[in-house]
Amino acid sequence: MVVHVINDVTLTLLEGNIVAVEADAIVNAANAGLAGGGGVDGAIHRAGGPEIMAACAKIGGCPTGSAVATTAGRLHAKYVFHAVGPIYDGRPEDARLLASAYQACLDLAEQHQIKSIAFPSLSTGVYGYPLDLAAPIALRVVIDHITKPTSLHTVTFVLFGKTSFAAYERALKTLAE
Ligand code: AR6
Repeated sequence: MVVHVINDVTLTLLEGNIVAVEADAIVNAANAGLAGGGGVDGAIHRAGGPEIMAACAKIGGCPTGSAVATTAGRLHAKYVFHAVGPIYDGRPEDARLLASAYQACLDLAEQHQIKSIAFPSLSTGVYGYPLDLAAPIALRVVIDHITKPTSLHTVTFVLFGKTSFAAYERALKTLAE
């Protein structure tokens, strides 16, 4: 685990499974149809129960680069923020959309005045975004956000496996220098 404090906000990198984490909002790596799937999405719907999918179906969809809030069902959270990152194909647009998906979650956090949020590494599984490119984008958006006044006290990146954790650790070291 790596803990870094910026402006009284604790930024933590944690290796683990996001459904085991307690936070006001847990972020899902969703698709634009909010249709469910594998990876984080599958784990969140399995652990949270059918209430979450019912809420997603009501909303209907979410454009790439944005996010929507639903109930967290049985998860140890008040909300799930479903964020849609880009499918990586090497265009400059990808970085903008990835940053925008994180920013959309941070904007929802302010709207709901929540204190803690847990992110997975958006787009770096099925969507193919290289970890070493995605990690600095994710961290930069969060660090810029918590440098300004915020309702958040805790931001946690929950990283699945050693490779993912190491990529974020390297990126944080570079950005925090
Ligand atoms: N906790 C934390 N991180 C996880 C977990 C978990 N339980 N499971 C996987 N990861 P992905 P994407 C990591 O594929 O790339 C779905 O089908 C994983 O190792 O979940 O944004 C959706 O429905 C990777 O580093 O999301 C979409 O269709 C990261 O989480 C599509 O996949 C993201 O992997 C979204 O793809």
